[in-house]
Amino acid sequence: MKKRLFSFGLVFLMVASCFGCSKEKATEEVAKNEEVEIVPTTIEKSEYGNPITGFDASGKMIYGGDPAALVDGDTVYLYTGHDTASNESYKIPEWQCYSTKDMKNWKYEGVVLKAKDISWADDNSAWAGQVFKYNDKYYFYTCSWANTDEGKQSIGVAVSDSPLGPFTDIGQPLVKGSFTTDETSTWNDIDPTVWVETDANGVEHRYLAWGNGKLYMCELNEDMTSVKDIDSDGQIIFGKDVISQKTPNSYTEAPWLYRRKDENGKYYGDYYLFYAYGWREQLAYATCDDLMSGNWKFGGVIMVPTATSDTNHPSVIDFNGKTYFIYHNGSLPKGSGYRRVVCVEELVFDDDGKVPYITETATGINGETWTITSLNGDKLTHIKYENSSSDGSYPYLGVKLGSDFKNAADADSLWQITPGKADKNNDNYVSIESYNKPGMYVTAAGKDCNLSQDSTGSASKSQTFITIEGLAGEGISFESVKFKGKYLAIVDGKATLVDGTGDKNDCTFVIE
Ligand code: FUB
Repeated sequence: MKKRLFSFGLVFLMVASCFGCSKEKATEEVAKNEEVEIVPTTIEKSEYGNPITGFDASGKMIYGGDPAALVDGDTVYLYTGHDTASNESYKIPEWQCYSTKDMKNWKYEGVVLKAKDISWADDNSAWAGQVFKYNDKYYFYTCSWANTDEGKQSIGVAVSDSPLGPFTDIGQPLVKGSFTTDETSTWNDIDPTVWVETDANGVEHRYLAWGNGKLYMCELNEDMTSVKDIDSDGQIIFGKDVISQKTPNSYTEAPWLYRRKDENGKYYGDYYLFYAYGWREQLAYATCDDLMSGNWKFGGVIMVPTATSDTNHPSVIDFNGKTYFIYHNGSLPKGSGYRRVVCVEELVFDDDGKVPYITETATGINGETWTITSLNGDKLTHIKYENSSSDGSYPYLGVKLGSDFKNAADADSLWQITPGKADKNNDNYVSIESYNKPGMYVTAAGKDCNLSQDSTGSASKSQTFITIEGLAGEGISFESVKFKGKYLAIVDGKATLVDGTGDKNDCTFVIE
């Protein structure tokens, strides 16, 4: 443990000189102030919260959204597009994969398919997809801007013997954008999701659903790479073999089909359609008892827009006896709807099969939260606010932080303390992330402290603090890495930075 001697008197002398106080006054202050030891110390940190992706094999930060999880034996494979845009438009050249056996430790498995290796696809449009295992082969249903077909988004499929690829595209779109003639945009044909099930008569059905603004549904042949001629009239006809369904409430895109299983692994109850709702995208679900009927009954909104991304995208899986709800946000530095990362929460169905509201959290299923309360009894809290549906409200910067917000919920006072963003290997460095506004951190901003997203990727120092033994002689104090010699404090209900010469209980905290 490193010790550093710090004289409050010396600081007073320097400050007084700077502001033109008389030499006599400064000398007086030196005499009054005692010498205090600044002792960097290590506190417990949360190592396993959200996001669960955002790194490559060397640990370098990378982005990727549109999660699609596949359970294969004892492993969950998680596929994402690779977001590489530096501005606010999509640049997604490839799909990458992560894997886990315990939903805690995730391994980057690398790139499994590149858009440039799909002959008909634009090189930078590896949009949302889903990998499905069928008869020991892995089918990667994709969507991309088509180089042909008037440049419309189209649905593709690539095949592999391994969940880790390489996947080989079939050489043409599985469903061309121009095939769905009720189009309202050139990107109606995106976001494929697959469901395979044998009905009560022993007939297997292989369903493919997709769509932005529209919700399309068809069945696939046993080859999994062609649309089924449902009425066996020798041709695939839009409206008969591929159906444009009535969309559930405020359906935007990102459909994900799911059904619950009983303890014997048998499907039961309605089908669930999880989807992106409205704009900025919330997540919602609908149910029905027959996928081709399109008789969707709205279930409700289950997640509000995330604090950091305009889109969201659900993936729901059962693994080792639990159901997981996987989605994306922009919670890493410089994150946004164009630089996304994947998060996970547990989904526990209500007894009647309803999906309860799910909070986007910084901690996910394995992180830890703490409260941070000053020795004067002020609990570090951010002001309560709903994430806006208006793009203009983002990124959230300078959100009020303090202790005196009358309507704040308990969750607004919960924090995930993570390794410090400025240097994750420095044991004495921490960052303090909001539990219910992931990607929003306690930020030292000169005199004050606020809650902000690091929307430019340049806030790592202002969002990192050195933990030191409490200046009041107990507890913990947080020294700003950006403003050395300044400590996080709550004074008169407001989070601020102080130099430690005032009431030391303001800048000394109990963490529980
Ligand atoms: O990644 C591009 C598009 O953003 C996806 O296809 C949509 O679901 C949205 O997340």
